[in-house]
Amino acid sequence: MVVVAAVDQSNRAETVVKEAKTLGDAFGDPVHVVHVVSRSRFIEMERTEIEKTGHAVDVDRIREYARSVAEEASETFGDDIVSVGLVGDTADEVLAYADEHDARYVVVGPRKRSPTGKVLFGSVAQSILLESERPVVSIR
Ligand code: D5M
Repeated sequence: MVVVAAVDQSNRAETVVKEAKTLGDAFGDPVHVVHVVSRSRFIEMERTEIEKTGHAVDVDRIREYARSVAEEASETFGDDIVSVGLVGDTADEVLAYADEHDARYVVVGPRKRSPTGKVLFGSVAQSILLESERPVVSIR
């Protein structure tokens, strides 16, 4: 089994990885840190790239960029953490990855937001919590 840490680019990412590492160490499981470039972000990046170079963006490059975001969040926690970059619907990608890798836990760190904020901007953590077949650990 593995412990999956889902990270965005906020300053909560390190706390999420830290908790995942604590759980991973306790159970003897490796930690996989996952960052997803969402569909909307991908379209934005594609538009910028086309404007700049005239070419469509290479999905592998975006995946590698997502992996580097995951890696940055886990830098201070040693070399044995696996960094994973994905592209697609954020919650769906995290959940599919967790299923494929038989995750013991999925760790998330939701932003504090009003109910209206959640309706307007969506909540990745909430979607993961509601749809996951795996136990989800939500840290503050
Ligand atoms: O939830 C924020 C949490 O959701 C964050 O701590 C991890 C997860 N999340 C958000 N965006 C991503 C991406 N792009 N990849 C992986 N995991 C992510 P929220 O309820 O949205 O504040």
